[in-house]
Amino acid sequence: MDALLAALTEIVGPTGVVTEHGDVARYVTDWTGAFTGSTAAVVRPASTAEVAAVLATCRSEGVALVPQGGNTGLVGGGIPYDGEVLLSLERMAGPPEVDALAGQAVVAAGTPIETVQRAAREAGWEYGVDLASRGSATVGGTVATNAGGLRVLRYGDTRAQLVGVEAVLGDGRTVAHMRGLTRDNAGYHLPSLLAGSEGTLGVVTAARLRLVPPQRTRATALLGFDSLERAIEAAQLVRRASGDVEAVELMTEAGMGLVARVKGLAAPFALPAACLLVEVAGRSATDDLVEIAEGIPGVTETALAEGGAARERLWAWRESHTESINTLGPPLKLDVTLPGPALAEFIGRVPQVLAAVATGARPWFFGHVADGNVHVNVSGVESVRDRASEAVLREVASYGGSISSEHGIGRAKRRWLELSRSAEEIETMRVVKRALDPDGILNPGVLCG
Ligand code: 2HG
Ligand code: ZN
Repeated sequence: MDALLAALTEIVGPTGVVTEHGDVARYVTDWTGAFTGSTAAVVRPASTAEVAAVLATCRSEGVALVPQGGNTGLVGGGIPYDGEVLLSLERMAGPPEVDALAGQAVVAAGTPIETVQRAAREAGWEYGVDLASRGSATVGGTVATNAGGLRVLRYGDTRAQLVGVEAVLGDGRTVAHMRGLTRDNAGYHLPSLLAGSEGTLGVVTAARLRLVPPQRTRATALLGFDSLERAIEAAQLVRRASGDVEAVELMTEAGMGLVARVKGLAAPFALPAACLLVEVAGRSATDDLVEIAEGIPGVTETALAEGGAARERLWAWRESHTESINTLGPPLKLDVTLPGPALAEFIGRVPQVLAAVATGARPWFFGHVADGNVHVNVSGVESVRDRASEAVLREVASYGGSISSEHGIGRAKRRWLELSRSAEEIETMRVVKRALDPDGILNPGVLCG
C-alpha cells in the first residue's frame, strides 16, 4: 500500500491524497449516515490526465476504485466497502463554459449543479435538471447516476441533457465526444451508456449539457386534497392540463406535519390528507395555474405563490422532507416507480407489507408522482433493513413497477436487480461491464457487479 500511495501522490500531488482518518471520514459515510465504509486513501485528481494515470496505477496494482462526486447519492454507490481507493472528483470543478448561441455548457465533473444553473442563467438559458441537493450534487455524479429531480416531467432526466461526455473507462482509454452537434447519429451513443452506469464502466470527467430556454414567468401552488387517491388522480390531470407544467410533487399530511415540526414552517391552510405542489413556467404561468387549480376535481385548498420568496416558502415543504425524515435516524430509502393506475393502491398496501416485517416500521411517502414515482422512506426498521427492502420491492415488482425510479441500484438494491431486469438484460450489462472494465476495478459490487 505504501508504494501505491507514493505512486498516487506522485500523480496528484500531496494535497491530492487524503489518508488521515479524521479527514477521510466525510468521504466514506453517505449523507444520510446509512452507509459507512473505509479506505486507505482518498485520491483527488485535478485533471482528466490525472484521473487516467490514477486508474492505470490502481489497475496495474490490482486495486479497485470507487468514484465519488458530491456524495449525495442515496444507494451507497459511492462508498468504498472493500478497501477500494476512493476517487473523489471534487477538485475537477470550474466555471462552466457556456456556448450561448448553441445553448450548451461544457462542465468539469466536480462542478456542483447549482453552479451550472447559475452560469446558464447568466448566459440567458436554464439548465433543465434541478434537485434539492443542487448545492452539493455534481455534474459527474448526476451523469453517473442519471439523476432525475424535480423537472423530469418537462425536460427529462440527466441522460436527456447529454450532448457529450468525456470519461476514462475501466480499460484505461479516455473517450470524449464533445463536439456539441445535436444531430449526430453516427453509431452507439456512449454518453447514454455512461449515464446511469453508476461508476461501473468509466469515470465521467466532463459533460457537454444542453440548456433550455428561460421561462418568462413562473408560479407555484400548493393544492390540498382530502385523500391520497384524489391527489394521485389529479396529478395525471395536471400533467395534461398544460404543456408548461414543470413539477408535480406529492406530499402527505404525515410528511408535512413532520416538516412543520422539524423546520417550524407555518402551513398556508390546515394540513389536508394529501397535497400536490405544482409549478408552472411559461408565458402566463399564474393564469395557467389558477385555471388548473379551478379545473381539477378534488382540490379542497389552494395556496398560490408568484414571487421568488413566496415560491421558495412553498418549495420548502417539499425540499425539507429528506432532511426532516433523517432527524428520525437514517431511514430506509426505497425510491420506486409504479405504473400510474397502481400507484395509489401500492401506497395503500405498503403499511401492511411493512407491519409484517416490523411492528415499529413507519413509511413516509412523497415524490414526483406525475411520473409514477414515489419515494418510500421507512423509519423504525434499522435492524431489519434488508427484510423491509425485500418486502416492499417485491410488492413493487408484483405491480410491474421499477425498484429504482431515479437513485439507481448502488449497493443498497444490488440483490434485487432481478426484480426489475431480466436475466438476459443483466447478462448483457455484465458483457458491457467486462468489455469496458476488463479487470473489474471500477465500483465492484455496485449495480450488476
Ligand atoms: C428528492 O426527490 C430526492 O427529494 C430524495 O430524490 C428523495 O430523500 C429521498 O428519499
Ligand atoms: Zn426524487
